[in-house]
Order: sequence, then C-alpha cells, then structure tokens
Amino acid sequence: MFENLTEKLTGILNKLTSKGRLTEKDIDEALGMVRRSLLEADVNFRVARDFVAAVKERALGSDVLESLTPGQQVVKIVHEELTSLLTGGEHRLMPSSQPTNAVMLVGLQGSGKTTTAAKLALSLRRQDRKALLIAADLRRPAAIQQLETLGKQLDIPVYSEDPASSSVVQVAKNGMKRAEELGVHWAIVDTGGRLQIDNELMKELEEVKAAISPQEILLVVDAMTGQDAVNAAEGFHEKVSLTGLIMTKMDGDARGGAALSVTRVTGVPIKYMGVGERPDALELFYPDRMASRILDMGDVLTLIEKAQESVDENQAKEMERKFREASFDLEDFLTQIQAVKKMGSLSQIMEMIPGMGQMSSKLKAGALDDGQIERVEAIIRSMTREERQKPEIINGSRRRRISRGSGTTPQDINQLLNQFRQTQKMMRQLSRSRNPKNLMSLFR
Ligand SMILES: Nc1nc2c(ncn2[C@@H]2O[C@H](COP(=O)(O)OP(=O)(O)O)[C@@H](O)[C@H]2O)c(=O)[nH]1
Ligand SMILES: [Mg+2]
Repeated sequence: MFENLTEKLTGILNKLTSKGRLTEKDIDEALGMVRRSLLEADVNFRVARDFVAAVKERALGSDVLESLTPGQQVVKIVHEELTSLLTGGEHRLMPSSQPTNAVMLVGLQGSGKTTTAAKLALSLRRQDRKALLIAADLRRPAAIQQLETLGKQLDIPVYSEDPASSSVVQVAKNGMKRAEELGVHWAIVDTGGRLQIDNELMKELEEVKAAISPQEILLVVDAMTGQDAVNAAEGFHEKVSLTGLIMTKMDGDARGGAALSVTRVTGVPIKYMGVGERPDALELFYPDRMASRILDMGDVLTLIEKAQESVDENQAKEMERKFREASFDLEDFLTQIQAVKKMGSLSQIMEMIPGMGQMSSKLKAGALDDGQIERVEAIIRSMTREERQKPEIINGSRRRRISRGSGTTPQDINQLLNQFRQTQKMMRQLSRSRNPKNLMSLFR
C-alpha cells in the first residue's frame, strides 16, 4: 500500500534531514515536491494544496529553521499534518445502550461489501462481540449464497429469505428481529450495489435505513478507484448520511489518493480497511499509525496486534515486552518469522516495520521472495543459541560455519545481521521514549 508515495516522501524528507541548516527556499522546494508526489498518488488537488500550505505555515512560522534539527522538525510537522488529514470524528464503531445494533454496509457493486460483512463479523467476534449477517442484497441471487458460504466457513449465522417472495426492507426488518432473538451485539446488513449511484439504489437504501435505524452506515469503497471513490463517497453521504467508511483493496497497488482525500472531502472517518481477500484481512484504521506507515516510520503497534492474533497470547505478551525493552534477539526473530508466515502476506507485515516499507515494494517487485525468507530462517537455524541471543559474537569463523550450515554466503549473513541491528536500534529508541506509541520520538 502506498509504496510509491512512501518512497517519494521519504526520499524528499531524508534529503531535508540530511542538511544541517535549512532555508526558506529549501522548504519551498521540498514542499513543492511533496505536493507533486501527492498529486501523482491521486490525492485530490485541493487537499494536496491545503496540506502543503498547512505544513509550510507551521514550518516557517515557528522556530523550525533556527532549531538544531530543522529537517526533523519538518518531518514531525508532516507526520502530524498527515495524521490530521486522516482524522475525522469517531474511528471506532459507536456503542449504544441497546443490546443489539445494526451496521449497514452500502457501496457500489464490487466494492467489497459482502466480503467485508464477513470480515467485520469475524473481527467483532475476536473482540467478543457476536454478529449476525443479514443478506439484504436481493438483486443477485448469488449474493445471498456468497454470504451464506462465508458465514458457514467462519461459523457466523446468516439471515436470508427467498428473494422471490420478499423485499429488501422485509429482510432487513426480519433479520433485525432474528438478531435480537439471538442476542447478538451487531447485525451486519449486506446490501446490494450498482455500478453507479442511481436513484433506485438510493431509494432502496433510504428505505432500509428508515426501517431499521442502523447505528452505523458504513460505505465500502474500493481504494483502487482513486478519485472515483471520493466522488462515490460524496454521493452516498449526501443521500444516506454515512457514519463511516471502509476502504477495501488497500493491499493492491492503490496509489493512496482516495484514502488520503476522502475524509477531508466528506468529513466522514475511515473506520476499517480491507487488506486482502482472506476473511481476517481487515484492520482497524488509526490515523496516526497510517501516517507513520506512509512515512515509513513503521507501525509497530499494528504489528504487535497482528502477532497477538497469530501467536498465542503469552508468547505475544512476552514479545511485546521484548519490543519495549529492546531485548529482542534473533531467536525471537525466528519465532516472529514463523508467526509472520501464519499471519499471511509478508509484504504487508514488512510495511509495518520501521524502515522496511521500501523492502516491501522490493518484495512485490519480486526482488525479495519467499526463497529469501527461507534463507533467513535457514541462517538463524544454523546459529547456536548463544549466537542467536548475542549476535555480536559472530566473528569470521562463526560466519563461515553458519553460511556452510545454511547453504548461504557470508554476505547473506552480514546482510541479515545488519538488518537485525537496524531493527534493534529502532526498538531501543522506541522504548526510550516515554510514550512508546509516539513513533516520532525516533526522530528527535
Ligand atoms: N485484494 C482484495 N480484494 C478484496 C478486498 N475486499 C474485497 N475484495 C474482493 O473484491 C471482490 C468483490 O467483493 P464483494 O464482497 O463481492 O463485493 P460487493 O459486490 O460489494 O459485495 C471479491 O473478489 C473480493 O474478494 C480487499 O480488501 N482486498
Ligand atoms: Mg455483494
């Protein structure tokens, strides 16, 4: 996600931080490039313009240029402004006093509503919130079946009716009744979509809305459609008053423009994002973490959460402690690699590790393949326990032994150790900050 944008922004900002002193002209030039990168990423031009203006005002208005680390101050401002760009109201599902609430998913055909309905139910179950899926897309008989299949796979109940003798409003109402009987916290209503916004569709959605008064109306938008996604969001919001957005297909080569513009344009917060086809490929949306990812400052918190889902809880707690204390060794690295394999796509995981975002685009370009991961695993396996815990003892002869044992070259081993040292350094800096959530401390 966002590889191109990340590469460009980090390039521009690294150049700034490498200079000791900055002039107004330096800032102007850098921000001009930032603006161009945003436009190339398909960010709405007004959003890009205002963003750059806000950064510039802050960068020139305060003592940034006089500070000892002007470049880093600018990075900090860019991070904060990106966070603010992505922030809009309540980013979590809104709780209510009722025991059973409805979330209605709306969107254009193919945006990912049905898939996301199932993902959302699964994600809620992981937080001990039960859900019922309601199949209220009667346009295509296959849609009901698709939801039923997903429900069966994930062991989540699905409410449906024979489309020949029912209506969307009926299904929604009866589905809510069933949800109350079952005592589930959330009824997730999957609705039909069209290729374009049309009156008939909007009327149908308004009727469902009136019939069940959903707590949440979430628009499911395909991030790959760029500015069209933003236009769709404006259209839906006008008709049915959205409470939030779910950006899907963020795993694809979406340039990022939609995600970066949509909240500023509509005022509606992104609540989740879809990052793959698998049922567990749905992530909560956190503006600050996303800003960190875009600037390749990593997203260690999401990484830890992912690990918690795939590693058992004690192991994850231990891992988190090690992250914080920076006592993470190669042994843990190996455990992590194995957990990562369970978590799914490696490139997604890498995006969350500080400084590794660039690696992830290489991975996608095929330069870093699963074979290389196997190699890393083989290298660590060929090390003694002591070497894994104290990699600094690995000297020339140990290096040769390890490379023979793992069928790799001493260069491969150096490379791995360098990477590992970098990661460790990041963690140490991270743990030194009072608030480990504050990744910006890495830059102070
Ligand atoms: N790669 C990827 N594919 C997705 C994601 N969400 C949905 N899809 C795919 O998009 C296609 C359309 O999804 P579907 O849920 O049927 O869309 P609907 O018409 O809005 O209900 C399916 O092939 C999904 O697997 C996502 O986050 N990432
Ligand atoms: Mg569907």
